[in-house]
Amino acid sequence: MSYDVIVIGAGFAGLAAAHRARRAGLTVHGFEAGDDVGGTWYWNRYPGARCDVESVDYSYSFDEDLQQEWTWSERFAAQPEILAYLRHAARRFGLYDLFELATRVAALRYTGSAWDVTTADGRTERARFVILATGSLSIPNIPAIPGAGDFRGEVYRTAQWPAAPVAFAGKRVGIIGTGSSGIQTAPEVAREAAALTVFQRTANYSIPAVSAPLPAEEIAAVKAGYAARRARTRRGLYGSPAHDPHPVPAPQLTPAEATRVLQERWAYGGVYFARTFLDQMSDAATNRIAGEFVQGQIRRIVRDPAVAEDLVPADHPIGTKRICTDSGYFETFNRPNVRLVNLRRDPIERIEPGGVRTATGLHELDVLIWATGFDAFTGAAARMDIRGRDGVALSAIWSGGPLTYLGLLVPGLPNLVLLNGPGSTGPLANMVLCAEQQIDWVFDLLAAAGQRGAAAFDVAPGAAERWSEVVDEAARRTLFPKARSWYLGSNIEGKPERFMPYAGGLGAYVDLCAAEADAGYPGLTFG
Ligand code: NA7
Repeated sequence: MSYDVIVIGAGFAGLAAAHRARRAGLTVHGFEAGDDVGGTWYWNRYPGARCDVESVDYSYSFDEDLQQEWTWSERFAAQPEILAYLRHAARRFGLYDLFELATRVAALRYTGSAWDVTTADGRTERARFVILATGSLSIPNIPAIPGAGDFRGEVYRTAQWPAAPVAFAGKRVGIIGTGSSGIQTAPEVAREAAALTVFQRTANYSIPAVSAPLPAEEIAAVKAGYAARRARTRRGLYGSPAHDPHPVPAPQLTPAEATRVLQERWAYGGVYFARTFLDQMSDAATNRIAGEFVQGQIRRIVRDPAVAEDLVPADHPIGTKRICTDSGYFETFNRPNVRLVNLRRDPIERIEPGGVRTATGLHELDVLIWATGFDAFTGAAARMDIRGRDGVALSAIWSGGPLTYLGLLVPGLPNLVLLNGPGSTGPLANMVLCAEQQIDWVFDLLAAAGQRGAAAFDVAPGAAERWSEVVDEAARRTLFPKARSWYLGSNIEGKPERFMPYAGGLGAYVDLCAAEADAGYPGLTFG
């Protein structure tokens, strides 16, 4: 069949895009690889999974009735509640009717000003426009460790956790990876398992999530002022309105005052700690003070000084790898059934049928959990065979790293849009609001193309290269490039290293997108 729009992915961004397409009077069809909607929140069902942005902000703003009728139970909702919210939204707006679930897209071909979209089971649908809402963190990274397939026990991936509960009681469990996923999983597993071994390559900064039930009066106040809160969020640096950073650089405060400010943020909890001071992500001296504060907290919490030292991050400024939020992660290492293996000192040699062998010996396990991250930003698009104008493959266009205009459009792939793609703020801000803003921009563009009588739009020559310079320059003004992180693609072997998100803030990003539209799309061609 032929549609106006095909949306690939039914997470936060894809659901909102499909809804918007239908409201615009367009015919729309969606594909989703999972057997339900939810995207990230469908796949990442691991114990302890929780959002690090407050839920009253990490939620749809496009429908006033929805935001008034839904009440979040906690400050930082856990995965089941976010998935329930997305299912509710999908039912409420009739979006299940639009999406084919359990259907993976394998290939996209651009011919005659439209796209043929072919599924893994060989069916093809056609659409004038394609929206890739395939997620920034949707393709799990499974490192090529020798013997990985040999393990005889149970194997789980945090990023593809089974829907049925996993029982750990009486079992010896190992977790490889100490990013957000590993750090959130570990305390939950440790409570139940006979023994937990955490295999840590890089010690990570983590801040208590301090999630608590939301008091009724706070919910009422948020709902009464929602429009203003959302507007402020869209103008903000990171898409969270309520937490202005301290304006004075930490080195200009007395040590006691700096500690008081940091302590306050630590007690409030969450990812906002990364922005305690306005210049924390751009000034090495401020950043060092914030980092040393957290290092001190780790040494204070973890009773065994040797274990504490292994847990203290030493090789990157705080926040340059995405700061983690946890519920009792460092405290977990005070339990008698929990052991830390520092892979820098004691590297993994291979996986064996009975467990993980490191340089010092075999760690016998019944269960192995991979919490080893994602092929971020480009992974999902790169795994589809996408060929645009003149049959040119996306893999060729991106051979030197992702090339986009405004993080939304790829030169040579006309009429195709990425949501939260490389070159947009993506996970550096609130991804829900970023996607909503992008969707508004995209549908204005479709309308503008219609008004010009154009069958297709594409990126003008040189525009994507100029946007890459804007993205690079924004990154250079920060400390982010100082860490080898998934923001740069450093976690995937052979991936070109390039700082992928736009680090200039959501407000600036929204302005740049708006300026392009207001100027009549000088960075695009229409034909
Ligand atoms: P992350 O943050 O990419 O963490 C992955 C972890 O896995 C990290 O500690 C890695 O160590 C570790 N890793 C990766 N490969 C290996 C190998 N080969 N051996 C040992 N350890 C390894 O992914 P998450 O899923 O936790 O979080 C992703 C985002 O989701 C998060 O930032 C939030 O935005 C939500 P490394 O640091 O590379 O040394």
